[in-house]
Amino acid sequence: MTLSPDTIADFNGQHLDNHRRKLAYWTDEVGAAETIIEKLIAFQIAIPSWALGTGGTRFGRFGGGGEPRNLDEKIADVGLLHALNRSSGAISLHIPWDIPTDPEATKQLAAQYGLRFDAVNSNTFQDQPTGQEHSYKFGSLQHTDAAVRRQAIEHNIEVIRHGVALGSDSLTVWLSDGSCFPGQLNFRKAFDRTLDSLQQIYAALPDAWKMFVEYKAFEPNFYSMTVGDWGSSLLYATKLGPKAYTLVDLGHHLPNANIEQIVAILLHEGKLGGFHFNDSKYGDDDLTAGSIKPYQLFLIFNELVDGMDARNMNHATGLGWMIDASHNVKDPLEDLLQSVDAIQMAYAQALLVDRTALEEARETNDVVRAQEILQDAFRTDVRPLVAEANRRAGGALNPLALFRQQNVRQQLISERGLKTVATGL
Ligand code: PSV
Ligand code: MN
Ligand code: MN
Repeated sequence: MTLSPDTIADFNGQHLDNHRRKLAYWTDEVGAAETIIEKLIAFQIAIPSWALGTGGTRFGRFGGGGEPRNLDEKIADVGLLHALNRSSGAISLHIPWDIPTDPEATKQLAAQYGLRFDAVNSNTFQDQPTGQEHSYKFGSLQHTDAAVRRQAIEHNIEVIRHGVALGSDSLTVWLSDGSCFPGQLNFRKAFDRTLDSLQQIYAALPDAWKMFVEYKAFEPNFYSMTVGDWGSSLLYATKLGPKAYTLVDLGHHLPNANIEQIVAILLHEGKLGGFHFNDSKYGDDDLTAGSIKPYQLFLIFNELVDGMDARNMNHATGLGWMIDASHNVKDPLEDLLQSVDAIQMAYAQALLVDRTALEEARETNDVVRAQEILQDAFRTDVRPLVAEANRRAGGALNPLALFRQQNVRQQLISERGLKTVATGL
């Protein structure tokens, strides 16, 4: 199914008067409104190919129907999201969950929807049912057996090749390597072996490519993770070289970690590569961005805007912006629309912060004023700005409402059937 520009224009027409009333405050009274709208239009968030179906939990999965059955249908789903909000103009693939057998055709299909390929992700955290000689039960790039490490290195190089064929320009390496019990692993050897393996992958990166080293505090290993925090990720990335960066997945920290401070320091050091947006109450919950801790999301964007401006980085292209989500009880597409919307709002609010006043307050140790400046931006309703950016870019004033009005899920179910299984976690 596709959503035609006419359908979107009709929908917007129905809501235009109401929208204009809300926007009037911004256009009449806020000088920065136009700049914020333009920045929002440019800002694109990549959708992960593994988040288009119901993930479930390890206790069960309750499929919602109409889920994409292959890569083409996943691209079509991201195309739908992008048609609705014009802010999901990229897809991030996980290999081998999604292997493009005819990359040229896949690239063309994506281009028809206005999509490009963001970071490609390797997978050495599972054994594949076919064509895999060695098991990753005790790790991949850290493994004690050089043959296992070689297999994992070659897989990553293979993923780079797929990425090159699709026009991607980055590789995300997330490792589940670590240990489950004290004594199981020699930490120093695991670090050295992982570094050596990453170096071999790094050597295969094309010139303009980046490598993102994603860290995670725990799970599936519950005693130690070999890339367990931003410190170790930064260490690997620094030792690897200028093309290697740290990737921050918001759900990969120990409880109450100050993620915005981590982001500020990584960015300041020129070593922040990209994001996996999601939200969590407990661990790697992969819930909708902004659904649990919206203030944290805003504070992260506040550091991003500040740090990127300090380094003269283009907000839209300077870092890899990706969602990493899993769905248990919601329609995956609706959830992704909510996530993109929450990210756009946090970004818009961060753009509102009066940075000169904030710095003044900081320099004079006016704690209350500094706090108020941030809270003031966070408490501002920026929804009209986000709606206007979506509309001007050709999307819907309210993507979620249009999704429901058009019965998109019902249509997908009639096209694809009720019992579909999307690949991936
Ligand atoms: C691991 O928890 C992770 O965040 C990594 O990014 C993986 O690629 C993804 O989730 C798999 O779902
Ligand atoms: Mn992730
Ligand atoms: Mn995760």
